Amino acid sequence: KALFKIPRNPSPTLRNPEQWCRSFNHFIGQCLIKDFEARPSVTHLLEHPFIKQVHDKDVALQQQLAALIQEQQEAGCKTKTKHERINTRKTLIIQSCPDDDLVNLEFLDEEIIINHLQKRYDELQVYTYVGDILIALNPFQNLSIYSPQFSKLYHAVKRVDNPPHIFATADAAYRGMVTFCKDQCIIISGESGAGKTESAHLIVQHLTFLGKANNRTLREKILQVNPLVEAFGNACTAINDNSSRFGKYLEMKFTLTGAVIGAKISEYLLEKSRVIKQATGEKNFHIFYYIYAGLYHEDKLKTYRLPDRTPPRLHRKVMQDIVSSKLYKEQFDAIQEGFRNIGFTEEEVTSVYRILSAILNTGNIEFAAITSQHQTDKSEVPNSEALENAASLLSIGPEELQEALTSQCVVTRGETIIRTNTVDKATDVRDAMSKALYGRLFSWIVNRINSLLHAAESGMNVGILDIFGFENFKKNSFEQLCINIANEQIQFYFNQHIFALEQMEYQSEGVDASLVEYEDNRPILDMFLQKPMGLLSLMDEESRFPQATDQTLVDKFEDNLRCKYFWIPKRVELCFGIQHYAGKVMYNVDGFLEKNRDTLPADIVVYSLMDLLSKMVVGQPHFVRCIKPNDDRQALRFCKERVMLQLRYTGILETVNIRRQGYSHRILFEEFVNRYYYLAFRAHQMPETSKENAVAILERAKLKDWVLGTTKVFLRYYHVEQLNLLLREVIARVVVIQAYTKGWLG
Ligand code: AD9
Ligand code: MG
Repeated sequence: KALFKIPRNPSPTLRNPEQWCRSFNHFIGQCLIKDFEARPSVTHLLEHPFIKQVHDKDVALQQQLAALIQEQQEAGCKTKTKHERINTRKTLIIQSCPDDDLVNLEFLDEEIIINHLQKRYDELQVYTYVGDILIALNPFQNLSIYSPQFSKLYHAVKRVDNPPHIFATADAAYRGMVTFCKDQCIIISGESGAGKTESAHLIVQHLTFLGKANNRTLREKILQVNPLVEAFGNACTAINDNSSRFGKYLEMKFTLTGAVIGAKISEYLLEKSRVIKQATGEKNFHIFYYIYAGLYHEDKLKTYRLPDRTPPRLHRKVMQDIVSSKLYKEQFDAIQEGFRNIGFTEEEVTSVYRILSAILNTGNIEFAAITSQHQTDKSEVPNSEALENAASLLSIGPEELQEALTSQCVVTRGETIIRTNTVDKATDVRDAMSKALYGRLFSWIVNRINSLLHAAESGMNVGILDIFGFENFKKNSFEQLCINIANEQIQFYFNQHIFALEQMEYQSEGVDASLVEYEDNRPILDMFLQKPMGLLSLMDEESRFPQATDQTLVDKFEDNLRCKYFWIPKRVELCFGIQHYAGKVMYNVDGFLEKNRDTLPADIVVYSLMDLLSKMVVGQPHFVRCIKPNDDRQALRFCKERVMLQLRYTGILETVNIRRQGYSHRILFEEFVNRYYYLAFRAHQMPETSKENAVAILERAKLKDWVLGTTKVFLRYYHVEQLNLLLREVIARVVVIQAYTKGWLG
């Protein structure tokens, strides 16, 4: 009740409607994120003439408040008590405890950390904090901790009130965005099969809950984006049945008050070669199996000119599975549903199926040599069925397609000459065409989703980065090299944020904090990326020589790369080894040049990833480090050595140290006073943004253990949460009082 008291003399700043509107927006933001019980009743608020005036003009606000009112009515303005917060799985403890955070452990070394994580894993506590970083151990079983009840639990509460959870990370990003009007990004890392993609799904699920999409359709659309894109970009590998074969950055768009209004995906480095060939025991992209099963069951194979014997792009052994397994058909139905819900037209979906079928048919095109007296390097398609099918699906003439595959135009000195292709060359062209078709189809789908989920108004966003994880197979090729370089970059980005920038800042601000040693992977990255002598530049250069072979490439590497992270093994041919941050990997250069010519130069691609990372730097980062407890994908099996290795190369022990000793938030005095002055000064006072006033605020908030630099306040990771909670309470109070102040608008 005290919240609604009307002061006698409204402050002068409140007479300024613009400022008031800003506060009001902020207040609505607070309403969205506050506990139900602490929220003022929105219906009550709307009785105020000015609020009503603003409300009547602003459609987005109307929708938002309508949703809030409904939610408040449904909830009866109540929150659950702790006792009600009981999980159905008895073994899970729902109360938080100090050892949820490794930073709180009294003694610290690798052994203690690993035993601690093992104990937690045995109790199905798969999440653990290291300060503000979340460690997620893959449970390899479905846990009942992702239900709507859990979403409610991880909704604007203090982090220490609940056990660690992926939802808490999503909530922290969301709150950071709403409170400070600043973009956020969540970076999920870990090796292949560690659980990045699952974590990304859970984050999107929780963000749509927090972002209260007003219309359910938008919420459903956003939730279907990931599964749809992954049907085209994921595949079964030796390590993971649903392995991401592309990098994905999903940005969820929100209004300034925190309502979700759209989404945008960026895709990186799709492994197109998978369309043509898969390693033993691996499969093609999921979509090929789904579509084949779906069209078979719908009796539409003929419509799409698909042969009812195995198309070669599909793994022969799984043919029977495809047809008999319900699973693929169900996935096909889900994909159709996804396309429809997101807003693709029937015509567009049909085109997608036609292109996929064309790719499958293209794989069946075979060539034979035509040998005549004059020409020996000519080829033709002896059996025209597949050719006709593919051409018809692509709406071109079969002769045109045949010509495109069996000959090429060369322009020399202004003259166009037609050269014929040998069988090998024609086969290469055929495969290149399939890859290009698939790559473009994938990009088209991503672009179409982006235009269908485009946010009409500008606002803020939370980005989620989920790339392919570090891979080390028995045989590693060009694709693994690209994937592992991308992972080196993510590790570098993590190091920069957690260690390097932090230490540089301590020094420049004259703050005395003991420095933590960490494994800097910059030299490895330099070895790959430096110009002109880095591995990628050397490979691009070699790709430009028509006479280059895999052997000349290896020789070039050997002659030019002199560093301890690179070596050529003695008794194995055409191989080189790299000491990555995550371990040693042997690469087989077979096909490197061809693949590098075929994709954009590796150099350009890996830089595009750098661009992405630099874009993310602008936002506030949140890190999730996924760990794979065993290589057999078994629930409840904690393999100490495997976990230890991952803890080591991700620098967890160092992270614990730096989080314990360090100050993860460093805020300029000016920004700090502007942000938090409500905590120590009256709303209308607008104090000077000085060091002294910053200290006054810190003391008033009763924080301990902070440090002052020359221009910045150095705070520990938990301080900001404490400050924000205090601020939310104070602002909600101030703005509601303002809103109820009659007559101050003149
Ligand atoms: V890769 O780099 O794309 O090859 P990810 O993305 O790290 O890899 P993914 O999320 O696909 O791994 O997880 C692998 C498998 O682990 C999933 O298919 C699930 O079977 C299992 N998994 C991961 N996280 C969870 C979880 N939170 N709950 C249950 C999980 N199962
Ligand atoms: Mg993945």
